[in-house]
Amino acid sequence: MGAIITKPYFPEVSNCIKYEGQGSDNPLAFKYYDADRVVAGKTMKQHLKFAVAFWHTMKGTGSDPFGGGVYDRPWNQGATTLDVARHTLDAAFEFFGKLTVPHWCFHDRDIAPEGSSIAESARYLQEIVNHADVLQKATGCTLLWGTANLFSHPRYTHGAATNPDPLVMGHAAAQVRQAIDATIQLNGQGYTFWGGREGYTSLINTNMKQEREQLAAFLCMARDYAHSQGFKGALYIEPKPGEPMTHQYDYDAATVLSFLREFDLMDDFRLNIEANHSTLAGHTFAHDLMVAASAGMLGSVDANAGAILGWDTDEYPTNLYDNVWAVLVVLKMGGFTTGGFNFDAKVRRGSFDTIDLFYGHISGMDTLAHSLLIADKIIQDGEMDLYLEARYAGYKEGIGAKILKGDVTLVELEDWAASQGEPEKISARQELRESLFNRYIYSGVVK
Ligand code: XLS
Ligand code: CA
Ligand code: CA
Repeated sequence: MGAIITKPYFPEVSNCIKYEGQGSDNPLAFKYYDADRVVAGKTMKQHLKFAVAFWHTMKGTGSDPFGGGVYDRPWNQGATTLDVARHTLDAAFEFFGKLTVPHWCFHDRDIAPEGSSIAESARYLQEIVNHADVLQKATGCTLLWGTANLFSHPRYTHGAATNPDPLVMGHAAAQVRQAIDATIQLNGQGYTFWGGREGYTSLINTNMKQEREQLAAFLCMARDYAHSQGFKGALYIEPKPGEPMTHQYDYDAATVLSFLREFDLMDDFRLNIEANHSTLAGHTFAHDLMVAASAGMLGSVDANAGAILGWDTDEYPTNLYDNVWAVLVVLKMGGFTTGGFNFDAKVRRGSFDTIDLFYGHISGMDTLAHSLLIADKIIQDGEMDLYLEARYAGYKEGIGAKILKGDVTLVELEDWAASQGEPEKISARQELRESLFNRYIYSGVVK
């Protein structure tokens, strides 16, 4: 993949980032991510399907709840807002090419400015999407998923689809309709719904039943539109428990699954699980991934990490332990189809330089590539699976198998228990399992 560069926005990186192996001390080289290396029948590139998040990487300013923007970005200039948008897109594709990521993700308002009317916003977006189309074709970097920002504009203060005012839902409909068209034009593999402000700040002024019904109705309209336009990609819901709202209706993976079941949407949506949102919900990343994958509903992953601050800090994933679990879940479900690992992550406020964007992504890509090698080793060795099989062997045959088939009554089960006496006490060997897991992580099995 060659970057087409009209003007180098990242002159500090003159070539594409290359794999140099674990021995390399070049900070601008991959130590583990070797795109064409085959692991478990596919290349690393095919397994991991990395994407860069346009909003953090190109539009991030370093602002936080205590202060405004601090970065000077060279692409942030131009005579008009559309010029700035074009330059930002050029810079983005230069970055994607140099980083060698195969995919990107965007919100409508990241890539194009909002106009003074629905029609003007649509024109702006169309112009920028045409430009993105050219850049995609020239570089080979394609869209993992698109989405609409239904949370930044003041009109969305009380929610978009869940807003008490149908006119606000109407504006959201316009954005989603246009963003779906943009996703289709750019051959996006998916389209994501993150319910930015779809929740409440207080129950005192909220009709929860009504708001959840509005959200379901909106999702149905969006699904019907996407299908009517021949969209073949996946539609994702991304859970997040709160922030900015006190409570969000897509709280976590289990809540979203129950919402989809309640409104008969299970066939049309999959889940996009973000690490930092899982931990904000009080779960581990692995927990939410497993809840989604166990229901056959894991579609894509927003790779990042949280901190102890208690808000969505969107850091780059650097923790091997959590990410080995993430890749294990993905490998065990047979890998991604439409999804991938999207770096919904940003540099810290104090990391001012554009080169920090490379360091962050290289670190995240290496963490996930290393995790892939370890997860593959765990699966190849088979020890973990054998242990789990042995632990639940009682349900494989005999009375256990009959229970699962629904062939045993409660009374029959009681009679059987009475004939057997007390169950044996069997250790779950958690500490042993933990130390074996660490052996995979630390043993250096990965060359
Ligand atoms: C915000 C979300 C958002 C979604 C896309 O917390 O992570 O960025 O991924 O709207
Ligand atoms: Ca996200
Ligand atoms: Ca986030």
